[in-house]
Amino acid sequence: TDLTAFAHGLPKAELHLHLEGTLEPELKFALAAKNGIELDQKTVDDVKASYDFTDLTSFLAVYYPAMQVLQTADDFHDLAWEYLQRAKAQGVVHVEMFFDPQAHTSRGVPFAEVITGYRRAAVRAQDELGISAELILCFLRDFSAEYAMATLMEALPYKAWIVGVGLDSDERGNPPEKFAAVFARARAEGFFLTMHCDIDQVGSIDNIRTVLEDIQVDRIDHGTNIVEDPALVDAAIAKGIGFTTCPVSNSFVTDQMKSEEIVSLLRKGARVMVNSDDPAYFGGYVGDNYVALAEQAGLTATDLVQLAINSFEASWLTARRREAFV
Ligand code: ES4
Ligand code: ZN
Repeated sequence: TDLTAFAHGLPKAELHLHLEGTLEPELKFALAAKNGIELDQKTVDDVKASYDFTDLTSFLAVYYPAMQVLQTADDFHDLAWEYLQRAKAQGVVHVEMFFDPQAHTSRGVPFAEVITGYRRAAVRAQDELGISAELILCFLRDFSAEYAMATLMEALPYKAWIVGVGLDSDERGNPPEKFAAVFARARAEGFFLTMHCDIDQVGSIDNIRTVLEDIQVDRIDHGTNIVEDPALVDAAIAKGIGFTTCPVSNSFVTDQMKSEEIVSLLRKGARVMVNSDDPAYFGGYVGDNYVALAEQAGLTATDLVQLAINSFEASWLTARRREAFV
């Protein structure tokens, strides 16, 4: 339809994208063959058949084992480069990409392999696609705070290649305050801060309050449960907090897109925008997410433009550029 073409052509920033979540089955097989890794599944259809997620836990149980095919800097480069070309085709002109170094260092892959491969793709995206691409280091919240701090220390020599830090993986039993010291240190080092506050997790409104008031993040990933507390919404709007929502992902890990919550935030003037999260697993890149939300919620082209404007306003592009040029 016209709205689909409009959504895909609209220049936009993508702010919630896990690079490890862009591993398409075809690349998984190619890397497995190259690295001599035997996979359980034999065909692309076998792999897709295993994608029957009903919640975050069942998703993560598929997501982490798949990463074994990623071994060398070239592999990380190829993963990110394939994503960046797909993003370009859906109107992305700026992207801040999450990566999960501990999903690799915990299985013996050196941090340097991971970041040098991803960085090479980010630089190439600028040169060959005209996309500005930044990296956000995400800590896995189901590992210890000590391991997160050690990972932050390992990242410091690469500071110029990392715009911010985030927190992802399983929120149950791993509340934001577990990482308060890590995030305080990250802020002191000059990184922007964001944290996942996943949808409908136990205590999610308390976690949202903690990340806003105590951790003092710049953005919240997902975080749409904030609509339960209108005063907190007003406070977040006053601070200019970005909400990086992911409607297609929501429809897998909860049973709905949470379009009412997203549209409620949009109508109130919050810096909410739409992103793809783990597009290879949930079957939709960022333009597809704009279209899915628009169809579900009856959004107009004007609404999509506002989401795209919000994506730039919530990005860390302006502040970085300002620092670089003053
Ligand atoms: C994730 Cl959907 C989701 N939630 C939490 N952590 C994640 N890492 C990758 N995708
Ligand atoms: Zn996410």
